[in-house]
Amino acid sequence: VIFLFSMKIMVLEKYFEKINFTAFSIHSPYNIQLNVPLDNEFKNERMSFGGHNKPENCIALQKIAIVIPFRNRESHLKIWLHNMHPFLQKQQADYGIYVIEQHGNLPFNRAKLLNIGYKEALKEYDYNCFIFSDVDIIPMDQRNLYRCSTNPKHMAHALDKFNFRLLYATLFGGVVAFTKEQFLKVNGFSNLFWGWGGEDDDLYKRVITAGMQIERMNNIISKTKAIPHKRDPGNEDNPKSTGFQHVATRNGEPLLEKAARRMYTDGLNSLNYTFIRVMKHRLYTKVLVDIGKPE
Ligand code: UDH
Repeated sequence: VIFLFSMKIMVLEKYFEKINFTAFSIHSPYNIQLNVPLDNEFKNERMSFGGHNKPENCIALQKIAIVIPFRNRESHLKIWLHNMHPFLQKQQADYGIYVIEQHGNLPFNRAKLLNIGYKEALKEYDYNCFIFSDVDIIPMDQRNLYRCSTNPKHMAHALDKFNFRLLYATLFGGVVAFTKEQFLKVNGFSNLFWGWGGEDDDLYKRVITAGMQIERMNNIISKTKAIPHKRDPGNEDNPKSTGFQHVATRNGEPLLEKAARRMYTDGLNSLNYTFIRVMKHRLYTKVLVDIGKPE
């Protein structure tokens, strides 16, 4: 009996040796590198140009577009890419990175860029999950699965700069994940928030109005690094900010108050922009766009 038992174990060991354990070797905390030397950019020969990668030994259930709003943040982008490619590949993700760059110096519109990223990414691949991420936010725990869920997911609620605490219950900024269906259901982001703040609170209201809830994973798994920086020129506060709740206005009307009523006419279905060009880099796809100016 002992002989047969040990034979069985040997056979099992041989079998398991053949399995690729990449997905199971996930560990915490994730070792974020903030100093990325010029000649030490992340490399993976299997990756396609434009920053798209799929797992080698399985077919992933979700096809994930990671969309980043962008202007003049090259140093953050470099750090983000260097850390996030290995992170996503360990999680066996089928993903592509889309950096949506706002052309010119007019006020920044984060939400509009993210809507554009959704549309532009779908022109390239059949994505069914969209993760909208700031360029300066990096997860600190490899167990923080960059995947969509049954409800829209808030993934940047435990930021180091806020002592890993949720600042307020309806916070929905930094990194959020939507399936294609969920994003269509809320008609995407509002296009009307120019400058810093408010667009994420508006998105929260859309989610609730559409009958969904926000999901958040526990605070330990969700620990996240926000790279410190100063406020960018062209991204000044929306008018009349009150602490962290922003009261952006348009023609004197507070936008947030009317979020629920506006959501079906302001968003993906009213999005207009001028496509300038797409640039395929080794680690990402950059789409340069002219998004106009505040009305
Ligand atoms: N961004 C640029 N260039 C700019 C401005 C913004 O690339 O000139 C992008 C970038 O991806 C950045 C994101 O927009 O990460 C958000 O802008 P931010 O970094 O200035 O925002 P902040 O770090 O966000 O202040 C913190 C969110 C928590 C508070 C949310 C309250 N509603």
